[in-house]
Amino acid sequence: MHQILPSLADLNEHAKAEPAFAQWQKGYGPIEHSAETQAAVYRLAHQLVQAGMQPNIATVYRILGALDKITAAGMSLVVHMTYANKIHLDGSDLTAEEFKVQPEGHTGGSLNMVPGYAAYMALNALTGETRGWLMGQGHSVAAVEALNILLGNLHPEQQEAYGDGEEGINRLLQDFYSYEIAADGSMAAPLGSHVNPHTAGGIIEGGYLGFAELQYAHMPLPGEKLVAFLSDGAAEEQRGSDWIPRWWRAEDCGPALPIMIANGRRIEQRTELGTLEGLKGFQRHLRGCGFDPIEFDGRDPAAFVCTIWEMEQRLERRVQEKDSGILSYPLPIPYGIAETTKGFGFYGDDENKAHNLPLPGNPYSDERSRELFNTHVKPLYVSPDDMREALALLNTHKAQDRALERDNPLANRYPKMPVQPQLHYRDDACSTMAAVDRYFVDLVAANPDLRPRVGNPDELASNRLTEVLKTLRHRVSEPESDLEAIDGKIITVLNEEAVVSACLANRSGLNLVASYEAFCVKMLGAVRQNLIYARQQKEIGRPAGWLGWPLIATSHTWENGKNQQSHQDTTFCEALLGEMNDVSRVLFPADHNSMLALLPQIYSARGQISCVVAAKRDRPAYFTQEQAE
Ligand SMILES: Cc1ncc(C[n+]2csc(CCOP(=O)(O)OP(=O)(O)O)c2C)c(N)n1
Repeated sequence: MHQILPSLADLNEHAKAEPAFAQWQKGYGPIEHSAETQAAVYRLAHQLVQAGMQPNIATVYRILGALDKITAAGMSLVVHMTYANKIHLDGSDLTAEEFKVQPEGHTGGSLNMVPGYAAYMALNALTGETRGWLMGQGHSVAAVEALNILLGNLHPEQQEAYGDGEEGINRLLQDFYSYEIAADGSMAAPLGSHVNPHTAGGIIEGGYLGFAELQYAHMPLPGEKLVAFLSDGAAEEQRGSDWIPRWWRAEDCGPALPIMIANGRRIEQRTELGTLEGLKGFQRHLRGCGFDPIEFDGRDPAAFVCTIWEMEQRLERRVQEKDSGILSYPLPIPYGIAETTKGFGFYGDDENKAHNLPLPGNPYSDERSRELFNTHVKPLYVSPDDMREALALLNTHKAQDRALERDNPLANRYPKMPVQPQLHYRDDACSTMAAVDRYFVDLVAANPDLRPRVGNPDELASNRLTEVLKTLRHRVSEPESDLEAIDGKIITVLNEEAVVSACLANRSGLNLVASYEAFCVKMLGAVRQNLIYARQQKEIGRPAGWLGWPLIATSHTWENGKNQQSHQDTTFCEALLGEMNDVSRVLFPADHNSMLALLPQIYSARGQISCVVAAKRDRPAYFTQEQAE
């Protein structure tokens, strides 16, 4: 027998004594529970009871049984969202005309996300704690929307549109990928192709693959937990997500829990993780980067629950060991790898076609595809009575006095307005950047409760931010000089997407990014994803609350510095001029004083990034304080 976990024979004995365990053991539809997951569930149940989070182990098993049913119903809803205009809550077959003329969906990835997101909800119910979530593969939003609707975790506009049972679900099916535009030019439906501000609890769009991987570790504050669903396609082909152990510190970060949906495929190809060798190689790579990989059955929602719980326990223990001097930074960051096949749970999984439309044809016009649809949704069917029972077990927010997942703390950032430092205007020739240097150091000192982050692609001293560097220091695990510290606030790496992401993610703090003009272009995609989201939040009346900050482009075209044209590129500021000016300003301060006068406005704005094009070499003092202000 395994030292910690019970054997299958012991589990079967346990099932005789605990009918709720025996019931759960049977699984539901395509969901089966491996011996390993059964053992993990046994352990979880006992731990939750011992921790006083659940009254008895039978309740835990019942909640996990409900989780199986919600997962099956969620998978069924996802495939309906792709193919159908109607759902039959009595489980009867759909007829030809009830299917969409033009089906559309990222069905495979969405199916894979259902067990993960459902498990996230169930773990919150089991532990009485509402965590935050994000999803790198934002195209898989159908999973989240489907489960939010089943579980009633909705913003008011979605509640109104989709919240009234069968009618509401049918409206959801018809709205999904309808692209309908209202008379005023806005989107007609409170639903999008990716995660968007209508998506309850959503914090990042995930349309541009790779940014969630760079941002998740910088998001939670101590006391908050974030479950970050990531995809194998994005993680294995884009660097940066593997540096997380370098940045994570318990002193100023909450647990960030990466869960990779290893479904083995992107759109047109297998991923490396789709092969055993690739999977082992990825785990070796993760270990080399300081992660603690945990492989589990990504087809089983209970395995997600147990793994996320285990990751939290492990990280907590590592922090305790660090506090008692046994370990030092970087701590091994638990990393869940959910092994599955793309599109698991429905016809056509593990094929490239599963990415969008797994059926061979359109069920609206193709009889065989219609038959396949009706046959393959049958095992996912959950009767209304069973659904009611399952929902009662999972919707425990009131009894546990906790927020809906819609209102998790990461989704509702609204840091206090910062205390402004004294402004030191000058009348001598000096660098425009000297204004930022002194102001930011003073701003951070005046606001110790706002977590500072500086995004630095290795150029701070050159960009004349020397006081920022001395005071806030590079974050490293083994400091080499006084300019480096374990608790440094500067995220330095020669990857512009990664450094700007540290600041885009630090939504409850004070941020600063400076880079040579040409390299800001590499940040453009990440910045635009954030601006689009902030703009949509404003449009729907729930504006973003994060404090504004400057992204400073130095060595610019007009300054013509020592690196000449190589480091010049007006693309970044021109592109941001094309964005709405309530979320993006573009500023060209001519000297130290005009830069200084801008900074209090920049940092008092909410949901707005300012592109500041600034010379770094000394400039005459063109403007007095009065003129600058
Ligand atoms: C930066 C970027 N490049 C390309 C795409 C187009 N694209 C959308 S989904 C996808 C494949 C996704 O595969 P994976 O990341 O493994 O997610 P899965 O759907 O398999 O969960 C691609 C390449 C994108 N969204 N973002």
